[in-house]
Amino acid sequence: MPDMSIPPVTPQDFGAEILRHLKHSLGKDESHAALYDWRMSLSLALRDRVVDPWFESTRKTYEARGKRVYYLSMEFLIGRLIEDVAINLGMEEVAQAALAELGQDYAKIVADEPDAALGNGGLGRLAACFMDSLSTLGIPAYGYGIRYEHGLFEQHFENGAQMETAETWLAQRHAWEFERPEVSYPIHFGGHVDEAEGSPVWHPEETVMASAYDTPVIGWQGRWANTLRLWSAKPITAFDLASFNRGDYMAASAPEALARTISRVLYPDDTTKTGKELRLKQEYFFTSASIQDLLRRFLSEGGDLAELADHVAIQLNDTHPAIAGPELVRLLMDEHGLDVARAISTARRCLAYTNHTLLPEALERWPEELFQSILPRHHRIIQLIEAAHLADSGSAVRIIEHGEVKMGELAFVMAHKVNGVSALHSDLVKETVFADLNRDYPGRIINQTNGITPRRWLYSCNPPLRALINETIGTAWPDDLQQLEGLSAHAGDAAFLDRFQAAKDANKARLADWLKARDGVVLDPAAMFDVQIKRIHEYKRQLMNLLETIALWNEIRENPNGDWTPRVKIFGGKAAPGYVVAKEIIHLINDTAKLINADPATRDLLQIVYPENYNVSMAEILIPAADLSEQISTAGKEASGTGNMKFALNGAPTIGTLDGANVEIRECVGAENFFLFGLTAAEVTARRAEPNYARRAVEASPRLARVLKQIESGVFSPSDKGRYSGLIQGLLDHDYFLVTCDFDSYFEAQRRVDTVFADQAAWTRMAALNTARVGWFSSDRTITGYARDIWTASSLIASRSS
Ligand code: 26Y
Repeated sequence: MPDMSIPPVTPQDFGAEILRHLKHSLGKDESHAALYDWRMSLSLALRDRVVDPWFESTRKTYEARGKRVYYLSMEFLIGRLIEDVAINLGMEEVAQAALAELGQDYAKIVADEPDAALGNGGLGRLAACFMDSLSTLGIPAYGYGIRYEHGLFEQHFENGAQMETAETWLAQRHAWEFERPEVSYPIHFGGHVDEAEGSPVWHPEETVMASAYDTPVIGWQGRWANTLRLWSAKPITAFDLASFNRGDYMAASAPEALARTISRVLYPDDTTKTGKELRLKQEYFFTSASIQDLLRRFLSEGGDLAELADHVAIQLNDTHPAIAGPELVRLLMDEHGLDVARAISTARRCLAYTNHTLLPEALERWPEELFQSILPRHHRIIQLIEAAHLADSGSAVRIIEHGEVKMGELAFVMAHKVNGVSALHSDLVKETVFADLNRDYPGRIINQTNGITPRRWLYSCNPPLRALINETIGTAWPDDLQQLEGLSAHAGDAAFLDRFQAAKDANKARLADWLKARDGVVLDPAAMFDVQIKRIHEYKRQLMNLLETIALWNEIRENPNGDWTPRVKIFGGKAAPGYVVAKEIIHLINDTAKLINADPATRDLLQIVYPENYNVSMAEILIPAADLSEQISTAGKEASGTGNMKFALNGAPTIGTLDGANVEIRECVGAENFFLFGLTAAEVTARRAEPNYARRAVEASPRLARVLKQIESGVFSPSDKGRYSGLIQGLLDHDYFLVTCDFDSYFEAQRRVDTVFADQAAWTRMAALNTARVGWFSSDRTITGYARDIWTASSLIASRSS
C-alpha cells in the first residue's frame, strides 16, 4: 500500500518537474540539453520526491525518542541510484513515460550514471544492502562513511594484464547528496598528551575538518528514508593568503592539499593489511566525526549520558572503525567527565562488531609506535581498556602485544556482541581467531547470516522474472521475500517453467547485446552461461575454474564429436593493485581466452569471456543472465559470500563447496538442486598437514598434470613461454588453497552440471526451485536479526507505518 507521503504523479506532471530542473538547476533549455543534463534533471526530480518521506521519518524518529542505529563502514558499494530510487518510489513507469514524452530514452539516461563505487567488494556491498533494508523496515538509522573523491579504481586490460586508472565519479556533480557545510567537526592527529594535572590534555599537531554530505536512502514504497552521511576532509584554514601574495602558490594551498588527501581515495585492497599511516588516519577521521556527530545529536535532544546505550546502537562493519571504542571512551572521559569504568561500560553497551574475515593477513594490526604517534591519547586509553578487560574477565588476551595494536581484539573487548556472517563462519570465529576471547566472554559471539536486498537484486535487475513472479504469486514479495516459496507449487507446471526459461533467455539476450555493443564480443545465447564474478583472490580459486576450462578444452579437442554442452565461461573481477599472484591469474585467464576462443575446433563449444572493469552495474546484467553460479572457494575461507545468494535468487543453481553461506543456501534449495564438490573445512585443515599434498594430488590426476604442463611450457603464452612458471611452481610447492586437491572433484561436478543442463526441463525446474527457496536470504531478514539480537530496542521497528 503506497504511503500518503508519496503523492501519485502523472507522466505529464513529472515531465514538467524534470523540465523545471533542466531550466532552473542545470540552466539549459531543451534544445541544448546533453545526456548529462537530462540525467541530472531526472535525478533531481526524483530526489525532490524523496525529501518529504525523509523529513517525515526524521520527525517520527525525533518524536519517538527511541534508539537509533549507527552503521559505521569504511565502504559503501552503492552502484547507480536512479533506477533504485524510482523503483522504491513506485515511479519507474512514470519516469519512463515522462522521458518518452520528452523524446528521451530512459534506459540510456539510467546507463549514463556512474557507479558510486565506495567499496571493494562484499563488505561494502553488504553495507549498501543493509542501508536499503534499514529504510524498508523503518528502523531509524544513519550510515556513516567516507566521501572518497575517487572510488574503486577502473580496471583495463593491456595485452591481458590488469592496469588501473583513477575512478572519477565526482568529476560530475553527485545529484543525490546534500552538502552540509554547517555540519563539521575537528579531527586531530599527532602531538602529545599532557598528564601533569591528573586530567590528561591532548595537544595535537595536526587538525582537519570533517564536513558532512547527506544522501537520503529511501526504502520500499517510500515508507521510510534514512540518511547516509559521508565525511569529506577539509582544511581548517583553507588558504594561506600571505604565501599567495608572496607568489608562493604551492605553499598557499598546502594546508588544503594535506587535508584533502585523507578523503581522496578508497584503499583498493581487501586482503593485506597495508599498515599505511594514511589508512589509519582515514579510519580515525570518519570514526571520530561520526561519534562526535551522534553524541552531539543525543545531547542536543537533552539526553543523559547514563542512558546513552538506550538511544544509541553503533555497529562496526569489521575492525576498520574499531577506534570507535577508544574514541567514545575519550569523549566520555575527557569532555564529559565520566570515570574510566563508567566510560568503558557505557561505550560497550553501545557498540557491536561484525567480523567478515578469518584470513590472518586481513586482520588489522598497527605498529604500536605508529599508532601512538598518530593517536597518542587513544593509545593511552587502549591501555586502560586492556587493563580493565584483563582485571574484569580474568582473560589473558592482550590488545597490545609484541609491539602491535590488535584491532580485532580491541573491537571484541569493546563490543557487547560480536557476530560472524554465516553459520559456518560464526562457528569458525568461535573456534579460531577468537577462541580465547570466546571462552572469556561466553555468549558474546553470535551469528547473523548475510542477506541481499531483493529490490536491487531481483526486482530492479531482472524485469522479466519480476513480471513472471508478480503474475504467479502477486506483488507482495519484494519486502516479504519468503513469499517466493509460493513459486514451488508451480515447479511441476510446464507452462510456468517455459516462462521461467523465457525470462532467463531474455536476460541472456540482453547480456549478449550489451557485450556486443560494449566490447564487440559475440556470445551464443544457447550455450550455458557459467559465471564467476567477485574479487580475484587465491582463496576464491578463479585459477581452479580456469584449469577446469583448459581440461575441458583438451577433451573436446580429443573427441570433437562428443556430446558436449556448449559453455561460455564468464569471469569478472578486479585484483588489488599490489596482489601479484592475483594479477598473474588475470593475465592467464586473458591469455587462455585468446588462444581457446580462436580455436576453430572448439569455438562453438567453449568460449572464455572476461569483460573489463567488473562493478555493481555489470553484476546487475550478468547475474540475471547466468545459468550457473561459481562459488568454489576453499572451504573455511569465504566468510559468507553474497553473490552466491544473488545468483540463486535469479535462478542460477550453484556449483560450490561447503563454505560460507553456501552451506545454508544448499540447505534451503535442497541438496539435489546444488552441485556440491570438494573438501570440507575440517578436511582442508587435515589435508594441509599431509606432506607434499599438492604434488601427490597432481600425480594422481593425469588430467590436471597435463593442464599444468601446458601452462608451464608456455602453450598459452607463446611470446613469453616462462610467464607462468612461477605461478605453476607455486601451486606445486605450496598450494595453500588446495586447488590441486579439489580439482578432480570439481571437474566431475562440472560434468554432472553438463548432464542436467542437457535436459532443459530438469534444469529449468532446478533453477526455478532455487528462486523459490532462497527468500530467507533477504537482507530484511538479516537486519531483523541484528535488531532483535544486537540492537535490542522495542521502539526500533515500532515506527514502521503499516
Ligand atoms: C583491512 C583491509 C585490508 C581490509 C579491507 C577490506 C580487509 C577486509 C576488507 C573487506 C573484506 C570483505 O569484503 N569481506 C567479505 O565480506 C562479505 C560480507 O560479509 C562476505 O560475504 C565475504 O565472504 C567476505 O570476504
